[in-house]
Amino acid sequence: MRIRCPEGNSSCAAVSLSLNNCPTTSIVHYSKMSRQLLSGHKVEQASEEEVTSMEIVPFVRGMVRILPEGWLYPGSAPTYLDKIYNMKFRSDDVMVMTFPKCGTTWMQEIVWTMLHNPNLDNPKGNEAIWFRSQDISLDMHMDAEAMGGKLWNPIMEKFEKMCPGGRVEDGVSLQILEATAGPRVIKCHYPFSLLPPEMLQSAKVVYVTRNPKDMMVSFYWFWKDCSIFEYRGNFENCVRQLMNGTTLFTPYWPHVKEAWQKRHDSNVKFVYYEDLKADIMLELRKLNEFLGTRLCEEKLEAVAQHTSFSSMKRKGDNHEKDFFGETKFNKNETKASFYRKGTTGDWKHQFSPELQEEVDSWIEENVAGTDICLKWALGQ
Ligand code: PPS
Repeated sequence: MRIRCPEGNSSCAAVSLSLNNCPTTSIVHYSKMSRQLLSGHKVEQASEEEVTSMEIVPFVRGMVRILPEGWLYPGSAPTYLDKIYNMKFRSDDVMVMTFPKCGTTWMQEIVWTMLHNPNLDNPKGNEAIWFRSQDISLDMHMDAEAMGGKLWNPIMEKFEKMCPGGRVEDGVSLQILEATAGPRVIKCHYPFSLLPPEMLQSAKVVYVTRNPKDMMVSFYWFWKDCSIFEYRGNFENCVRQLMNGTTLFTPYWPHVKEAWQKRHDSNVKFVYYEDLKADIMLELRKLNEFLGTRLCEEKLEAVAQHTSFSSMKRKGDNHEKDFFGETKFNKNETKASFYRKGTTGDWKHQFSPELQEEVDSWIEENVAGTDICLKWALGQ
């Protein structure tokens, strides 16, 4: 649902990104406000034109750009970013950090299984991964105030049980995370520069990236399939927005480059989705060492099977229902949103030769002068 604002009006009626499909109207003010985050970043309200050009249902508080990089997030993000900057990470925390659609959910399940379910007999392993591994970048999507201080049901029940007296506006994910026993597996789409600098003195980070062309295809289909975004764009527009840094979560390159610079830190593991697909056992052995989980080959084999695409997809449909409850997460009910194809090279079925050339030039320009290892994605 989209409510148009009158011509020339500086404020606009909008809907909250409400997963129960019961949008609440509110007023977005596209005023030129700016403030500073604890991380030192500057926050600027994105203009109405920028928001409209994203072709998704607007957030109640509009969108903000976090400068200097220009990260584009929902208007609630600054409140949560300051809370996250003050967060105390624990020595047994493991964070799975990604630019969206690069293999987050897969890695969350791998890490959680290695830490909590190596014998595959932990009953909690049947819960949706999103309950077991909290996403610290989720709260900004909720526009909690506009939703009358309530979220949709399964997560609200979990929140009330785990955080009695907690306020939704203070961040449901953040508070559930605080109340979660370790070792915690934390999901995060924010880049390193927005997180506390001392985080790596205690927490470990597994950073996953992927061929940007496959990320783009995955991004597009997620938006198309996921009815809450009401995405009206076509594939080419989506790719251009991802390249130009004009859509939610962008820009892409600074996100990857910040992680690449930290890849030699003993608490950082930089992983490619393609390597996981090519030789999962090799990657699991490396993770075993990184996480200090000391699993034998047989257990690693079992983890590989348990977290394979077919296994996760089989359970995934139920997991989506468990997490999102009666909400209509997926308009096209024949397809699960998170477990689509799980392959490498799907972009070849989606890109025209012209678009491929454009994206390859974009990759080439952005890796030029760096030793970042993504040149293999050119023409691949
Ligand atoms: S999100 O929304 O950002 O958390 O999405 P994310 O999990 O990062 O990425 C979704 C893509 O990962 C694929 N996926 C997998 N691939 C291989 N094996 C397993 N087990 C697996 N689980 C999820 C998922 O299908 C999305 O990729 P596409 O290309 O769209 O299929």
